[in-house]
Amino acid sequence: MNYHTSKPETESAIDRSIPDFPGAEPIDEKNYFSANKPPPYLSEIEDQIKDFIEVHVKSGKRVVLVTSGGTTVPLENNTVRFIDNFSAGTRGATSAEYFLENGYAVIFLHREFSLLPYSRHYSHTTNCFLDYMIEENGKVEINPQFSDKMLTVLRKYNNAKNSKSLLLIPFTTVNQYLFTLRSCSTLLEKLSTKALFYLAAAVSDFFLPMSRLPQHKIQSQATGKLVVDLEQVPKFLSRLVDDWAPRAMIVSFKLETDDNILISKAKGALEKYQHQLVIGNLLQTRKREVVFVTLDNEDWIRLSDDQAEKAMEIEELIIPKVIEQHDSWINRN
Ligand code: PAZ
Repeated sequence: MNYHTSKPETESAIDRSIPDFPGAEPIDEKNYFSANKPPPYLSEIEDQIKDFIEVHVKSGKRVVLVTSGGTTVPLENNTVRFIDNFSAGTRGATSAEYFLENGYAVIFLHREFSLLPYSRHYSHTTNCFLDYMIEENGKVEINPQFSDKMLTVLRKYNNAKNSKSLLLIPFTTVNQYLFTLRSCSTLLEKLSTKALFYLAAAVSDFFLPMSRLPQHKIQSQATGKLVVDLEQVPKFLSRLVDDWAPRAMIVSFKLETDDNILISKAKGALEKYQHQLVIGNLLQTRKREVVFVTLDNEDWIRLSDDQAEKAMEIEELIIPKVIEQHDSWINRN
């Protein structure tokens, strides 16, 4: 198959040159979290996170919160329709593996059913696990052609599991994501500078508040049109940096489709939120190149042709550089 149904048509991309929405103030936080209901399972997740943090306070490992995948915006309470985005969670799941290999414990806050660390090698529709198997004398076996690589992945997976270094926390909607992010962040503050946030999820900028969410499936309209009036999701990165986990190092991602605005948008985010690092990427080239942006520097990381041909993953280059910066964050603070 040499076509890709998810390939973007950039000529028709929206114009995002309008000024950015300001960071959320404490009052915006109060309003959002009182007007929208927490997911019913939140306290169970908080208990899991507390236990995980306790384990790693003892193990002495640093803990990274990796966010991954897209968010949905339900248009109905009994949700038939929702707004979504493209993210499959490749960046997050791949990065989580390299963090684990580099000695970090990972809380993987991911969109349910998006890619997961380790199983991603065999789970996706373009990488179906059945293609790795053969039938031998009426039994299923791993195709010997793939077994060496599979053994390596299996060992890493078991290692993460046995050392209790990977905690999988799911979300689906943007509301679930925001409540869970706030809980994770305030709990991670206990680890002070040893906590790292690596915010790779593609979180919706717009949502429909619970107060205006229809209970049942929206019916056909007499006007022949459906007009959806969405509100801006508050920019909670400001709350994370200022209040939820002020001693942690925070890395956010910035995705654009227009290379002319990527750097200015990344710098704008740094100025606005005052966090440590923005990793910029373009939708079209995100698997081959990213840019590390700080207020006084831009550092492009690119796979060489040779590396790309050997199917090297760019996260193998990204993670050691993030860790270098986390080292100096810990030393400086
Ligand atoms: O999930 P994926 O690997 O397909 O895409 C990763 C990504 C482009 C969503 C991520 O690298 C990113 O830029 N996240 C932040 C998006 C944003 O809010 O700007």
